[in-house]
Amino acid sequence: MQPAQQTQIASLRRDGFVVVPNFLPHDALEAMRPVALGQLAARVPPLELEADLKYPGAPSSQDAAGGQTVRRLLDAYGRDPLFAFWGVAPGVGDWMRAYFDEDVLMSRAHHNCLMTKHPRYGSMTGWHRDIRYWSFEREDLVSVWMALGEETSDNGGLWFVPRSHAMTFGEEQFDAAKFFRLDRRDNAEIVRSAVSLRLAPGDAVFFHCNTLHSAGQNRSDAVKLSLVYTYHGLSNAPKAGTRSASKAEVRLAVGAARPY
Ligand SMILES: O=C(O)CCC(=O)C(=O)O
Repeated sequence: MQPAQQTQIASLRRDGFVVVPNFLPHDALEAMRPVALGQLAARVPPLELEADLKYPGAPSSQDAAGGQTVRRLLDAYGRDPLFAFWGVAPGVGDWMRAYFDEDVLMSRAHHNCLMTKHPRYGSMTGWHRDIRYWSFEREDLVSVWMALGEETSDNGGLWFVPRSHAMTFGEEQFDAAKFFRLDRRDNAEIVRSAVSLRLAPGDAVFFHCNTLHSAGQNRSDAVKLSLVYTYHGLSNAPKAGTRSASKAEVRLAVGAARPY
């Protein structure tokens, strides 16, 4: 394992997330951004709309103003060979194998998307742990969020609560949709230690499925785009009959070639 990876993995184990600067090379960004923007403009399915998610700030229905605003361009892996490549790139595979200490699978059942955040109609995402999306034998998954443009608190960038992946919470601390309840004084105190990330184009953040995070609305005038995938070790199987087990997964090979 490279020393840089070792340090990053130690940071993730300690804090629940780690920023990896310049994760995507410039040519990858140059190649991926126009593809993402073109697919967004052409509304290439499968899509998830803000109006369907109904997070705070989202249009109230598909017929309301902004009701056709896209939230996620789903199945990034199947959309374009470039997005597929970065889901299983050697830099991801080596990192994940070192973290999980075994062979690694990428899920296609959730995340696996180009996450967008539009000005005006893009919604905010309340505090949550991504484990709300997953049903696995062990709560040990890691997501990689690759910024295709700049991300700050001004355009809806991510906030994280350091070390929250290792905190124990009761079910009553979450609402029915598994968002962390801010009407509770204990939760509000925990969220006070949150940090806002500043990501430059090409930076990535790796984070654990139990790390509390949130994101605000986009107050800039440009759509924000991020490529997001989630990984787990081979011995940590999705539970049969759940959404997590609903799609064939992708096993990360050692040392794939660059596709461009
Ligand atoms: O971009 C955002 O609003 C955060 C997205 C997020 O954390 C999620 O979809 O789980």
